[in-house]
Amino acid sequence: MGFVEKKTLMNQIEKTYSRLWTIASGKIMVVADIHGDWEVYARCRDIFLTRRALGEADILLFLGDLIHGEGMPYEDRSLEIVRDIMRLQSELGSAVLCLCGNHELPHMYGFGLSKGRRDYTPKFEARLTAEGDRAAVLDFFYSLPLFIRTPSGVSLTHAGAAKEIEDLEIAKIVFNWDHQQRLDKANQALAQENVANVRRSYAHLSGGDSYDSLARHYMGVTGPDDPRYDVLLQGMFAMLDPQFDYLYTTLFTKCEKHYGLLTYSHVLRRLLDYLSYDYINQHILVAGHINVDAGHEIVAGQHLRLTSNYHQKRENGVYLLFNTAKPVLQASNLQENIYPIWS
Ligand SMILES: [Mn+2]
Repeated sequence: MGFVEKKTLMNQIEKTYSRLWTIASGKIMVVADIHGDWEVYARCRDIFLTRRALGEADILLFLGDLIHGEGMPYEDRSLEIVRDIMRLQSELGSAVLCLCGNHELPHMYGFGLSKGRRDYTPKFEARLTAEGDRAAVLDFFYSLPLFIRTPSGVSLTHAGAAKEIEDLEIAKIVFNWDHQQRLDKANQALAQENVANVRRSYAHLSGGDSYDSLARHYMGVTGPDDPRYDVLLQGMFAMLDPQFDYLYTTLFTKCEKHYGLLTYSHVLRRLLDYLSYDYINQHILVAGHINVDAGHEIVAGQHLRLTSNYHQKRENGVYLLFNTAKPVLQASNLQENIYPIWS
């Protein structure tokens, strides 16, 4: 790659706010939740590299939730996927981007995440401890944006619009979210406490296992001498900050499935307004997070939901490829830009 070409590529990304980035030009290939499935990941990566060589795609963008296997039939290779994306970023710079998903979040703050009887964090944390690349992986997670907007009027995020983002001031708090500042504040609050008592309360609230066993199991800590020993308490204090809800619901929102379609359509339009602040009007929100059997669906006319890896219907996985120079007014206009991953 020539110097001039690389420089142009770097200039496509503007970090307007720390967590709301603008992709100013180029063709973006969008891949939704991978959840540790190496075959889906490698297939999408290779499709991108082929299309890039042909001049058909400039940027590969993952919508978050790279990690945490969803069980059979595939092996969970979350850490290999994260490492490979970090390698690609060091080689190709901002041609490879990723949004933050709700499954990355527990590792960044220190809390367990489970669905039914499945605990998501233990395996990934155990590997970070055993293989020694926690700092690099967490730095990568902390670097991820929450929203991306484009001159076509298409914005992208992990989950969708959240009702708790009630006005532009709250939206700006999320657009400027500073993980380090929140973690420092949580650790300062924890330092004011009798930590042994807080550990006991934490264990009690968690149902009776000792703090020691919880920290080892969920967060891969090695024992009381581990400098990360109180990471679960850090996570608890971070979540006690009322503003943490803004981040949490941004990444966990169940959209119309939680609010109902009428309310969601209002919440969605409001978020698109905030994303348009000081910029070209944003008309469409593209997100993953909720699995769709058919690979994609349109919600409230302006939300395009994509599924790239849904293990029950893996063959239906799709990606989106669109040109940021072409204005889009309705989500249905993007349907011609959706491609099967397996064909
Ligand atoms: Mn998700």
